[in-house]
Amino acid sequence: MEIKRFTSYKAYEKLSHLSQSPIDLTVGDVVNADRIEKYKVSQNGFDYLFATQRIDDQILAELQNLADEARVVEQFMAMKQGESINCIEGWESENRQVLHTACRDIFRAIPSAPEATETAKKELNTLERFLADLDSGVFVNEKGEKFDTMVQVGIGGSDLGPRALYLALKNYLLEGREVRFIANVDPDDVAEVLADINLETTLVNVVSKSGSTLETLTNESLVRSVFQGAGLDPALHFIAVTGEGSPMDDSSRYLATFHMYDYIGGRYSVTSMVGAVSLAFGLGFDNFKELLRGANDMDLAAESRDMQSNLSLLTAMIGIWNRNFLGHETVAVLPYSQPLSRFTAHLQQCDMESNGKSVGRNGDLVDWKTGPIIWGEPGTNGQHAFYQLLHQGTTVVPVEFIGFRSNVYDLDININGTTSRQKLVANMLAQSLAFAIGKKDSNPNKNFGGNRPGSVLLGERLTPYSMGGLLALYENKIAMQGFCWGVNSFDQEGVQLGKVLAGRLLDLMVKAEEGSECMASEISLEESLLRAAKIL
Ligand code: G6Q
Repeated sequence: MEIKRFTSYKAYEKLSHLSQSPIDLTVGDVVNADRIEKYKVSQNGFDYLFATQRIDDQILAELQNLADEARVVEQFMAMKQGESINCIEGWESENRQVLHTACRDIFRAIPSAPEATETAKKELNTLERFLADLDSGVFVNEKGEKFDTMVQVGIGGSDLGPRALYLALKNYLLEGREVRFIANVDPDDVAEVLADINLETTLVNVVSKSGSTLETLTNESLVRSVFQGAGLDPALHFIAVTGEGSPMDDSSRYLATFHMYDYIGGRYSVTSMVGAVSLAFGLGFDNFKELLRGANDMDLAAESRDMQSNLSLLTAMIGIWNRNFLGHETVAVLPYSQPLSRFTAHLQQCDMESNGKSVGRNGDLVDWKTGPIIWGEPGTNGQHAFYQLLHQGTTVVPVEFIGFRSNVYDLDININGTTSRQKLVANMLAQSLAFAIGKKDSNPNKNFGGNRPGSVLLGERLTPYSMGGLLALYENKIAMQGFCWGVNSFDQEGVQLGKVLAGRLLDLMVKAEEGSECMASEISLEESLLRAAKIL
């Protein structure tokens, strides 16, 4: 499929023109009930409220034209159907298919990428059997006891998504079960996680697509040594998720091995075995399947070319409006949901690693803005911290609020006529209006300029199904923005560079300088820095 330059689209020119005088949200009562009702899309259990964006009908129509001209949905379909889109024309690149969506397309007789879905189903069946064997006592510890805890060891894409979703859905934990995560090569991370668990009833799930990531292999060795030190046999306690044929793909070292495939990028791998093993162990296989169902339903909705019935596309294009036409450098994703406390961190990776690119898929440098900086923390906590800058700072930060009408747990209290849940949601809605409308005051220090764009994504309740939908919504949004910008959202040369540099520096440290007897552990920090500088 021929990819044109982003700035060559007719709609780009029109939007550039429209961006010179976008709607002023502070004038009169422009953000009124009619506007709020008008700029609302309800889909897959979510209401997306975007009246507080600086858009109008004409801008939306041109954003639709831009999506059509860039053939965003056609590219999305090509991705789902297994075209090798992870490449840079004319240059050495990963040159792979991109098929994370196939992992959840397991509910239809004819999926979009039948072979990849068949493979995913087989892995799921293997996992289901493994979990049943844990339940029935086929796999037990040295004393014949069942396992109740899983420690996932992995980093980046092999950590952030599974960890964020586990925290989000912790209230679905099977009785007595728990999952912990170790990512950092800082040994203190390992020490802290292992400090207060019963190693005897713990399974360690080592997750690495490449099977060669320094941090993960180091942490695996450290955890193994702790198990051995406690007189436990790692062969009974360690399982692995890795790429087929990777250096870690050695069944003699693990009680069980699950596979993921080169067509699933690390940051898009939560719905593959990378997330499946720990999530299904903790939450139960059926809940994990519900998560897949929610994600798949969102993927199916993302096939519509009409933005008004495709939340993934609509949110992608509104993001492009803010980034390329209103010129905003960052986006704050602010979940008003404590269980989503690590979801922004996951999105930060997914978005910034995917669209933090300066080269188009045709190998040319881009001369338009690509991915923004993504950051954020849960509300209302953030209101007592960085919202000052969001309201009155010199940088305008578009805000994406995420919230739910109902609690996850039953606990709540009514104080002064409102429940805690009502206070939470009311705060979120009030903030979104305040950013948009501002507040006039003759005292300049108390004046709020407004016109700060944002939107609200409101779901009924955080469940495995809605979590799957939310995850897929953002994954699709990110991929669609990449399609529109004409970049490859599926490679990560910047991350690779870090891995190569770390490996080379450590090699140098071990060898020390030619002829030197000095051991790595004796090399000073200053010396390490000098060596790093030489490598660069
Ligand atoms: C994700 C990235 C990166 C990767 C980690 C871990 O898209 O490529 O975050 O997931 O570096 O890699 P492994 O799974 O290969 O250990």
